[in-house]
Amino acid sequence: MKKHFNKFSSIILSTSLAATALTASSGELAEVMKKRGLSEVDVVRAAKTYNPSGVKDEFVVFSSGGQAGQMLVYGVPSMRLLKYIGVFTPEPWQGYGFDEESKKVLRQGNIRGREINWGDTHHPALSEKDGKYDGKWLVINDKANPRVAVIDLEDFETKQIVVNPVLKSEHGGAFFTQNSDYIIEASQYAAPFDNNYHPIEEYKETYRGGVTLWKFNPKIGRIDEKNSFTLELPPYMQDLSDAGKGVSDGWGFTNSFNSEMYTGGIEVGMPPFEAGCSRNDTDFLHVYNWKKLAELAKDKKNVEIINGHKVIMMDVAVKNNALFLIPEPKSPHGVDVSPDGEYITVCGKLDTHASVYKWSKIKKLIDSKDFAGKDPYGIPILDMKKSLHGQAELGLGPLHNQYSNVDGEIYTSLYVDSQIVKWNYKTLKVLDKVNVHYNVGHLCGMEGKSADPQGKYIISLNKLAIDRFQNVGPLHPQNHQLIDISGKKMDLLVDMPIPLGEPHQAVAIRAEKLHGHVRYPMGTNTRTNEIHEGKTLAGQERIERDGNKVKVYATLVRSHINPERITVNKGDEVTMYLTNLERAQDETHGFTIDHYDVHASLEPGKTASIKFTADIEGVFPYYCTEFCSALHLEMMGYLMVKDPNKKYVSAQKLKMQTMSPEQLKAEYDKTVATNAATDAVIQSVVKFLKENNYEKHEVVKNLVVDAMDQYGKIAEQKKLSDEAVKAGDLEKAVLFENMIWQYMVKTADVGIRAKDALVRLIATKQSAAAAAGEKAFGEGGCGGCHVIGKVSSGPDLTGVLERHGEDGEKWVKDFIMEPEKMYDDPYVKGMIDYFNLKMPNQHMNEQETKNIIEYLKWVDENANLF
Ligand code: CUK
Ligand code: CUA
Repeated sequence: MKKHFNKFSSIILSTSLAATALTASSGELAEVMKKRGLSEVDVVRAAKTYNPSGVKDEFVVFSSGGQAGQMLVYGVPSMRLLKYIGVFTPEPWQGYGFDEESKKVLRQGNIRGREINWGDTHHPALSEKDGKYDGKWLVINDKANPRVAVIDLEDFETKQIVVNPVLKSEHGGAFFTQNSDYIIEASQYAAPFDNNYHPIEEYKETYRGGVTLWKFNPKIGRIDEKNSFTLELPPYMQDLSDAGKGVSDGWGFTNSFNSEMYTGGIEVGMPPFEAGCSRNDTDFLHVYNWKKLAELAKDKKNVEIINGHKVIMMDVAVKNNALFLIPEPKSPHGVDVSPDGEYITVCGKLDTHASVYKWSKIKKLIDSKDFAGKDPYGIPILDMKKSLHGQAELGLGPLHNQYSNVDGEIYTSLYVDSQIVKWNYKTLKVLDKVNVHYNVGHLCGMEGKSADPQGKYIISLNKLAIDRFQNVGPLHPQNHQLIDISGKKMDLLVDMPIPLGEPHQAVAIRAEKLHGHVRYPMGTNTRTNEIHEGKTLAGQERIERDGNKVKVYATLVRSHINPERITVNKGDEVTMYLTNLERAQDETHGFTIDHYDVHASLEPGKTASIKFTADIEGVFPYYCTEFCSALHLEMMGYLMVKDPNKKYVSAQKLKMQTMSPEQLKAEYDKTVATNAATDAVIQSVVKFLKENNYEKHEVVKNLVVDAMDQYGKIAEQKKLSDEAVKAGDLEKAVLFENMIWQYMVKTADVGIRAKDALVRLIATKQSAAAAAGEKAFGEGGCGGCHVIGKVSSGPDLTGVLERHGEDGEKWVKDFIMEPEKMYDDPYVKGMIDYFNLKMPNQHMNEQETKNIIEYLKWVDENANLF
């Protein structure tokens, strides 16, 4: 060991020297070990799980979040937490349940009209191709409110929730079939399929179990509810399930724990459920041919429609040789199909054994109709002994199984013994055991339930942590423990506390199989992957009003939200469409309005909307909730809600009442000067319009008519103002001048729109490249800072190609593609200081950049118009 240790420390020494020039010596390592009380074995374990900063994990784990109704994502071997995913429960960070698009997904999970905002997630599953994980889709079940959710692994967002129309409780889901054609979801506590009351005395007649086969479209990642169906099962309490694969593809397996059909009644002196449910020595493994059932479900005569959903009744399934039972030791829990599909291991829970069934034996009995009997519902029962490959005595409370890359090797959790046992399901020999802390439920191998298990690690998903972590009160975290299985003996490497619900099951996939997006195409509704109706590019920001409905089309880009002021009437129904114009990696902006319980997370390119009734009067700041740049705090605006039925006394008026005659005169002069300046802008626009014969263009002409309509109202106000001046009432005059200013602003607004429209009509024709460039400019978010013809949050780009000498085009191209390389250039530095903003890398490709330069050339050609 000493030798090994020396070699190990010299490796640490040489790699850290090479990488960071940080000096470490074996002496220092020894010192740290001594100080922290670490043994050599500890240090080796630490090294096996340590990821230096920037180094990524080999595997990614998707863990159920249990009663939190969410999922968590973490890396192996580092056990570093990467993300929560909101699934059945609102998740504010991601805006899940606080923006309109995600609310729609969450509300797909309403049951019988009731909003449900939590879930009890148990079993995540990854989509498969030929039984191997393809890294595309993730699904998970909700035990409490029978539902299944679909998560897209390109952005780790929940896209769909489906409610089971007939089951009232479920557990044996979600499990993909080997080519992701179907997702299995089996019931847990039997209940009537319809939504009516049925007395418990009629349990055997009216209560039912079932297994739903959700049709899945792996191309678009959505469950097709119409083409899904449920197989009716007896009211045995069905439990975990698994889909066959390889030789057993096309079949499904579901076990159960109450073949006694006991219904409890502790309050009337009956033995409790737990006693009555486990009286028999055996329960039933349900074996069904889902491929055949799917065919049957296509014909109306084979199904009953219950709650709008197709149900195949047991007798139809039996008649078509599609449903069988096999006895299994009482009250089993997990059922897990081997990577090749030939062996099906069922864990005992109340039995110390695991029972290994052999598919070829089962198939032979089915094909030759060699049955041992029938259950009370007429379902053929296969002989247990004839179906079994064998049994292995593992220890107390075996629950779940995972496979490794070694042929025949299987790992089983022992709940009562708090151990993981490694054994061989072919030879039925126990190979090794390791203690875990404490009371393990599921365990998670690396792709350990796929047709291609990777070995290397097992994670023990323990129910109790007891003394493992700092006491944080009576409610303890769960404990996930990473175990190295690459050697002959298992070696427990590290603990990870899970600060969420109880994550029953987790699934792991090789990280290289995941291909997450960095950004969205500009304006994407991420819950539908379509372009959002509210997509807004720079320059298109606007506020539209229709009666009491107000729509705000807003953009976000470092470091402003546009618009920055929104005034609405109390009672207005406000929808805000928010588009993040950024394309840079990780430049997310968040959005909230104080007091209004809304929040959106806007990743680059995303459009989301928030909707609320402006039912409380007042002034409400809104702001970006992600610290996105040095000017993040400045990224804000105001929502002002006024009551249309209230008379507001103007603060200006109040102020004027206390003014001396000299002060009043100054106020009047200031107001008149402001109006003159605004009028100058209007006149310059008018001049431009006239010089360019606006009246020849119908669209422009109409806008000018609208503008002049506003402008025409000014004369009247001016007359009143002048009269007030004559009468010596300057206070009144100021108020009339203010009114004039209001009309001027409206005129200018429409006038500028008219000018813009005219420019488009009379400018030289754009080449295809220039048009593509303008589009890239808009979609790329450039317009968030650069306004053509104006200095905005960034410099005016008119003439930019000439500003940088002969090589101007190259300069601009380099600056667009890799701005960060030029931050030290004195000119760029000057600009950064002036605007207090760095030109971000918007990840334009070569072609887009070329096109943008063509667009800028077109701008220069028409410079006189901007
Ligand atoms: S279950 Cu919890 S330990 Cu829901 Cu898969 Cu076994
Ligand atoms: Cu955007 Cu902070």
